[in-house]
This record gives sequence, C-alpha cells and structure tokens, in this order.
Amino acid sequence: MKDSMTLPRRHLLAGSAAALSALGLAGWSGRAAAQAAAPKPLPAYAGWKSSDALIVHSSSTLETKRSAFGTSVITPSNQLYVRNNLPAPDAAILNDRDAWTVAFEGVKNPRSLTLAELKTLGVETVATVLQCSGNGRGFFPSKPSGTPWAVGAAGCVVWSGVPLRNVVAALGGLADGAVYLTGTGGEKLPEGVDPLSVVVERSVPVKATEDALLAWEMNGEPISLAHGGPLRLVVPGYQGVNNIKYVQRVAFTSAQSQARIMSHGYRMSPPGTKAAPDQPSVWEMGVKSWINGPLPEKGTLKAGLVQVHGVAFGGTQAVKGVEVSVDGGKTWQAARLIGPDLGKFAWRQFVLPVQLGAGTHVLASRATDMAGTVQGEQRDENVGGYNNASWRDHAVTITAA
Ligand SMILES: Nc1nc2c(c(=O)[nH]1)N[C@H]1C(S)=C(S)[C@@H](COP(=O)(O)O)O[C@H]1N2
Ligand SMILES: [Mo]
Repeated sequence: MKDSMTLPRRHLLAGSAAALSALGLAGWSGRAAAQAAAPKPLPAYAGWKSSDALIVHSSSTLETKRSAFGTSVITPSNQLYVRNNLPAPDAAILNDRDAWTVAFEGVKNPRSLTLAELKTLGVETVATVLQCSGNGRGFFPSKPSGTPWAVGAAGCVVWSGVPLRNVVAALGGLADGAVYLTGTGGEKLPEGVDPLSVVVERSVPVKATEDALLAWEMNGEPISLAHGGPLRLVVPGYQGVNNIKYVQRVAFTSAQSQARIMSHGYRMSPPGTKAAPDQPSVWEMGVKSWINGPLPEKGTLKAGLVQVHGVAFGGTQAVKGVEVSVDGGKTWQAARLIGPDLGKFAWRQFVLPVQLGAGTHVLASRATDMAGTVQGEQRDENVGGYNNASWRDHAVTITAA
C-alpha cells in the first residue's frame, strides 16, 4: 500500500477529518490510520449491494464478511461476493435479455441460440455453493499474490435455467471427440492485446455437462450484471472460475482452452514451480467447512451456553456430518445439521450448543462428505494459494468472560 502520510491534505475527506477530530484523533498519525481503515466504496456495477456486509478489496473483488453469513442457508444476493477478472460488461447487455445469443459448438448441429429460444428447452433449479478457488488464500503463510480472501469468497445461491444436457440433445447430441466442456465469457476484450491472454474461457471435463445449467435467474431474480446476467454457465460442484458469467459460447472440445486463464491460471503449482498446463486445474471443490459464529470480531463472549454455527459443503458430494472442536482440535463432537437440505451442491448449516467457561477457546469445524473424505487439517501448499480447506487455518479464537 502507498504511504498515505505523503498525501496532501486536500485528499482527505472533510467528513472523515471532522469525525476524527471529534474522536480526538486529529493529526497526521490519526489521519493515516483513518485512511487505512476507510472502507473503499462499492463499484458502480455492484452499488446495489450491502456495503455493511462486504469487504471491498478492489473494484473487482468484494468479499462477504464472515460475520455477515446467516444461518438460513441462502446467501442474499446483496451480500454475495464478486470476482471479476475483466471489467464487467456494459449494463446495456441487460436491456434485452431474451436477445442474448450463445454459440454452441462441438454438437452434431452447431448453431447459435437466443436466450428466448433456450427458455423453450426446459427449466430446472439447483442450489450451489459458488466459491472462488482463492477463498482462504489469506491464511497461506506464503502470502501468494492475489486477493487475500478469508472465508467470504463463497456463498450458497439458487439458480434457475435450462439444463445444458437438454440443449445438447436439442442440437443432435455431442459431436465425436468431446472431452471438455468449454465456456467463454462475453466481456469486451481490451484492444491491442492477445485475446487469449485476457479472455475468460474455461474447460471442465465433459462429464460436468450432466449437472450444468445455463442459468438466467439467481435467488429468484434475473441474474444481475455483477453475477453474470443475462446468462451464466453454472457448473455445480466446481470452483467459481468455471462458472462463466455472460456466457456467449459453449463448446465441446477435444482439447482444453488455450486461454491463459486455463493454461496457466488456476493451476495447482507445487511450491517453487511456475504455473504450467500439466499441473492440476481447479475443477471440483473439496470438502470444507468453517465456523461463522461466535467470532472474535463481535468482542468478548458471555461465558455459558453458546451456539457454535457455520457452513459445510462437499463440492460434488453431499455432506455426511460435521464435527466441532472447542479445544483447538484435540477433541471433537458431532454437530447437528440444521435447516433445509437443498441438495448435494448446496451447503449445510451446522450448530453445536456448548458450555464455554471464562477464558480463551479455539473453535474449529471439520466436515466429512458422503464418500467418507474428511476435511484435512493442513492446506494443500501451492503457489497460487488455491483450494484452502484446512480446518486449522479456518479455526477461530474467542474469549469468554
Ligand atoms: N465471464 C466471466 N466469468 C467469470 C469470471 C469473470 O471474470 N468473467 N470470474 C470467475 C471467478 S474467478 C469467480 S470466483 C466467479 C465469481 O462469481 P461472482 O462474481 O458471481 O461471485 O466467477 C467466475 N466467472
Ligand atoms: Mo475465482
């Protein structure tokens, strides 16, 4: 961060300066502290979001505060994180949603279909965890470059749209040699650069087509520009980046996309190596959970009965159970899954009532999926800081009195 103390006085907001002097914090050090702490404003395309619930890392990276996650399963749209690799398209693309056109390739009868035409081919609804593969990067001691997300680059939302398999069937089925499902984002690309270096285009194994949706609704409303309207490729159980916003092309391909975001971005590069296409890509999500309450940011807790709660999901697997520890992982107790089960791609809320005495407590949670895979204690070290599901990294230390 730039040294804010070198900023000339006129760059200080009059309001914050007044607030500071009211607090007796006038003077250079006070101003510098206030500048560091002053939350950045929401970017215009996400101006309708709840600024109280979000951490604005940058105009293209908004994170849900851990304390903002509720216990009623669905993440409200105005609290959901945002991650854009390119500037969001002009809002004019939402003026005539039904006219949005998608090119389908790698099917027997390749052609373009409008959203209006897609809407005639079927409707399904699915709840999924949308999570950036960099969620939890902020806990890597190696400080990987990229946004230092804690837990809030994730949410659980409901999508409505046409099953991709219906569209494939309507276009005569897959062409021979389809190994990957490749989706391309509809952003306008900057001039003068190699399109492959910037385009958001991702390939996932073609088997993901079974569950994939071309969605036009999120949480009961037409999808906003921030979240990929008018149409988004939703790949349930797969990391966020594979869920292509403003999708304009869906191709069944024999090879993975040559786009940089596929070939070198989002690779699980072992420590000390450079990203390369032969390293695993971030595709399916793994089993993961974390506690959303009580949290230290809410201050000292009243000793006594406490409801420890959080979220758990298994990527492409349902959650079988969650255990909670109040002694930093020495002993574990089974938590209770609460709320409606919205299917295997959604997260489950869990709760464990515990008696906490005065003192400091380290609370952790550990989920197990239906295949019996238990959330690990350690993160999987990698250069980009992806796929952090370490229960130890996600533990919270709270004080009761
Ligand atoms: N077209 C397009 N799709 C995209 C992206 C993007 O920049 N452009 N970002 C991806 C990444 S990295 C993530 S984590 C999710 C974020 O989805 P959200 O902003 O709706 O939360 O969208 C994915 N799909
Ligand atoms: Mo992401």
